[in-house]
Amino acid sequence: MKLILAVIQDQDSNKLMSALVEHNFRATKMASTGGFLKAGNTTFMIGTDDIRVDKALQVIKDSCSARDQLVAPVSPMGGNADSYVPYPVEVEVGGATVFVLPVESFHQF
Ligand code: 2BA
Repeated sequence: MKLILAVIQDQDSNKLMSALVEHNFRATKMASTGGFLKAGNTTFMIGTDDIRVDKALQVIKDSCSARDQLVAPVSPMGGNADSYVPYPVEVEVGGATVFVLPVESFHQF
């Protein structure tokens, strides 16, 4: 068994949850925050048999899109202004950042 952790954008979360249910995957959706943008994103926890991991990855890939997002500059309060960029910078936020972990044991009580 594997545990898939997928960090995705909030906008894609309903689409992904529906697709996972449609393909008979069990999933838990958690609110999370990206360290770089400090903005909300969504993390899915999906437990599945090894043999279905590739299918789950395909469902995630098909449901999530990469988008450009503007990062507002943070002024260097009393700090070094040499590296300060006074205008918003665009970064591409990926469709999904996915980790696949081995599951040592799984219990439901
Ligand atoms: P954030 O940390 O808010 O990052 C959002 C986007 O900002 C990233 O998109 C990337 O394009 C850019 N970015 C992040 N760190 C950067 C840096 N030090 N310098 C320049 N640009 C940077 P993604 O790479 O697609 O990541 C989307 C979200 O996935 C991340 O949100 C974070 O919540 C999660 N994530 C990505 N890589 C991770 C990792 N290795 N471990 C844990 N979570 C990760």
